[in-house]
Amino acid sequence: MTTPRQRYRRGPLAAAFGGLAAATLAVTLAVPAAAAGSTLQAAAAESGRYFGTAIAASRLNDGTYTTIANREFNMITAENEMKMDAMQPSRGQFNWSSGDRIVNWARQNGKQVRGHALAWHSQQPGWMQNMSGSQLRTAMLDHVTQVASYYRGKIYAWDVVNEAFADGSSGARRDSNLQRTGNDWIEAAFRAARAADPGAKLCYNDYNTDNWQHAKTQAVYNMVKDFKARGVPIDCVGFQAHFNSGNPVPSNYHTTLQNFADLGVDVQITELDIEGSGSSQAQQYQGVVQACLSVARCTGITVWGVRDTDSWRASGTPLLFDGSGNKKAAYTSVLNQLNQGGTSVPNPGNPTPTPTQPGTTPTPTPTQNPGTGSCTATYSEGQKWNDRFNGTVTIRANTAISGWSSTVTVRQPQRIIATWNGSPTWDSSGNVMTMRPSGSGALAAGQTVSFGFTVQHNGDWTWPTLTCSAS
Ligand code: 9MR
Repeated sequence: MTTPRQRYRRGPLAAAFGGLAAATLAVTLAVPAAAAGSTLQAAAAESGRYFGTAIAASRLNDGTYTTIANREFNMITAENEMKMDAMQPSRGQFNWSSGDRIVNWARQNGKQVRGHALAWHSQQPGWMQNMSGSQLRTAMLDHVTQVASYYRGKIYAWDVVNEAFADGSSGARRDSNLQRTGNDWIEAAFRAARAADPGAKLCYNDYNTDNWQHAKTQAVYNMVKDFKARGVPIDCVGFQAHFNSGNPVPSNYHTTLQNFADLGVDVQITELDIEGSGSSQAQQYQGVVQACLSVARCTGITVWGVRDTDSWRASGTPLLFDGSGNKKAAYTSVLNQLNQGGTSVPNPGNPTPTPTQPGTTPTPTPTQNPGTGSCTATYSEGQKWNDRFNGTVTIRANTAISGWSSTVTVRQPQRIIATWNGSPTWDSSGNVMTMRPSGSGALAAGQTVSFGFTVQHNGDWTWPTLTCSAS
């Protein structure tokens, strides 16, 4: 295992060629490549991005499922459990249990959560479906406030409003009971969400908005532009990215993502799946990843499920793992493309002001910690962003050892949000991560291995403290 190094970033190459077309180009890096990430989350973290999946609470006791989900992904979306009907089945009576199962599983495993979704025309509880006018508007805003408040501080980004525009060439809003409460229902929902959880990024999320030429894409773009101009609190736009042969990955995907980002919002691929198989599916996945990597404010990618058999459209085999949990060609192409690197995510506009900035870093804790037993753990700093930093721990065997484990303790309010080159477990506080080797931990005397992680610092730049113990 080699030490992950600071990756040299490839410029916005795809900008010159456009989305999918660029996916087929052979890219030669003029600089040494860093150690390749061996999981999707590790490879994405090298450029400051996350890689996520939708999780169904009902599958959390399936060991194959949770093993893959835990290993590969560091951003979790509840596939159905945080929708309006699940959260508030009867008016004023909230049921947090399945949402909590997913949020707790994610946090216990050091992962972040995308909240999905606060306000949507679909999957409304029966009582809400029958409402209209100001009564419905009040009920919707109350729902947004209650749910966002309950999960306050635990959500990376909320899909505040989902799928509010019509398909086809009209460029109009979708007709729905919510739309009929008045055209300002979307901005009202965003304002309520901001008030309830000021630390979460607030996203508008939709499908069929990938092709820059489509009327729906233009309509959403114009809404976001208007929101930014008028100070409506919006931080991000989610592109669901459900593709199939009738709706393939557009060649102008990069243009779409870049144009939205240029409005001053983050963009995220939020529900990616692509029906198909083999190299054609793999190539389309590669195109999506490359489009995101070429846009600095494309902060992460979420696929809509783990294995093909977990998918809402399982017959289309649209995901990265087959029904047995094997990696598909699409998985390999995504991993390889992530490892090609891309624009580094800059300061992704965390809506919470960052109290301290790099440069005013407090005195670091010691760089070296005497190993208990016969190994030593040494910390070295990696890349820094406004809201997070990367670190590397190098394990050195002082004598020949057959295995090791290393604890990394961060201080509240810091959180470790991504790891690579090891198998982490967490204590109940979430502050102490114990990293063990993914494979054999045997090391000869003097030999070293490294693992890495990303800390969301929430204003505290203190270095983590380390221990190492050998067996
Ligand atoms: O994957 C979800 C599926 O299990 C549900 O039955 C369905 C109900 O509407 O919702 C699916 O997820 C949708 C997501 O919430 C919003 N974008 C489209 C997704 C696929 O339909």
